[in-house]
Amino acid sequence: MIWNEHKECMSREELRILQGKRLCEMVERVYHNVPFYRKKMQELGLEPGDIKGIDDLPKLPFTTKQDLRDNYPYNLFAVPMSEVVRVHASSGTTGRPTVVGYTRKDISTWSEVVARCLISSGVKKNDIIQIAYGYGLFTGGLGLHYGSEKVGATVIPISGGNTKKQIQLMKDFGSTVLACTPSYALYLAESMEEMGINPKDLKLRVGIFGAEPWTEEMRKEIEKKLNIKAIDIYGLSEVIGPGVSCECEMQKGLHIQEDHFIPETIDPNTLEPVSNGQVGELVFTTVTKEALPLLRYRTRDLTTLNYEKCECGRTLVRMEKCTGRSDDMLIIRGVNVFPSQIESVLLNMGETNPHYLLIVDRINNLDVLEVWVEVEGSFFSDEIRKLESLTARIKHQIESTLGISVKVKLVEPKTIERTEGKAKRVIDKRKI
Ligand code: DLL
Repeated sequence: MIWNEHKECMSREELRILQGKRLCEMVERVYHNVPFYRKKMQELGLEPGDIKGIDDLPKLPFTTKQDLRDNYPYNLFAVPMSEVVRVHASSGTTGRPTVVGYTRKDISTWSEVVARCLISSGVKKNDIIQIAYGYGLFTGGLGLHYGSEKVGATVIPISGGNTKKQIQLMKDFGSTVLACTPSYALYLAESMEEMGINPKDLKLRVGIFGAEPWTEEMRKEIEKKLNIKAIDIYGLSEVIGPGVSCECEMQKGLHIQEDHFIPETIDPNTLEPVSNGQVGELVFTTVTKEALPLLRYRTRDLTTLNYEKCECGRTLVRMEKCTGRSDDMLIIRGVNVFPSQIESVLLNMGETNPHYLLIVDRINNLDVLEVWVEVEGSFFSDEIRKLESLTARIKHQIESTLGISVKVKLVEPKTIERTEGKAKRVIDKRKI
């Protein structure tokens, strides 16, 4: 089934005309309403009238996460706050979150794109969707929630965590669709085994998994263990949240909602477009968003674009599963973590050396983060109590900055390998 056949299956030519028209309107709006964009365009000698269609897109300036941070919290908004009906936020490098805003129309656009994603994954009105993405500032919970309601499915807004209860309700309420991160899906599968519940006795048939990278191997494992079809959904708060793209039932790439978000793939070093079919950094220009329109936003996610028509009938371009990034952001239990956040905590504490190592692993399908920190050798001859107290303080500081639990291990000076070039700060043992 297709939710919006007109938009999802239009000819490429028609789509390009629509994108061009929307792009021109958007550029006009941001030029007049957002001083930041006006300044950037002026620096390039550009006026709105210079953008006449989709072919002029590469003339526009890029936007980065740093730009959002520099304009914290609302300075990139293109409408007065009285028009903003919701804000969400995701973590950033300095502890300052990236704040995003939505007008009533933006919420409606978001529901529309998520509805398209759900329908393309095979979800129907009579499905019961258990939403185990976090509700709150994170866009996962509420994004899936509004899209599911738009489809007319029954929503169980359980949010993340509380694993035993998730499984109990899945059984009692007859959930047919599970929406959560892929790693949590595997954890749920394993917990079911422990609870003596056979997934075959549940009604679950589809999983809407995203918010973190996962591989084909992981998909196979989830599909086998939970006896479902596992669908990949992608998105980022800055662009709208979940629903920027999603796989259809063919599971051969994620269709991008191109009438709203125009993708490009660039070489992260030269910033030039990569040729068709080559891996590049994904860049999005939003053309319908009102509160936070973005010009050529650099996602840092690496992927390839495929413009061939899909067997499902949709003409929307497909992006390959994202498995890499062009920066050092890690996604741990669905939370975006930059090594520099931990570095600032350690440096601010004053008692530790700026030598640290992050060891990320997946144990029993749950991501765990261990932080090794070098402390002065003299510390180790001190009382155990002092060591324990420092460990606890570091742990507390890091946890309150990142919002996820960590294990802290103090190590003696020179334990962590030194390199001549870039320091190796992260060992990621997860096979993703
Ligand atoms: O993770 C939005 C989302 C919620 C997507 C629920 C899907 C499902 P942020 O917290 O802003 O937003 O994180 C965005 O997460 O730039 C990618 O690096 C990564 N990411 C999101 N979906 C996928 C995916 C949400 N399907 C960042 N595959 C993005 C790989 C993903 N990475």
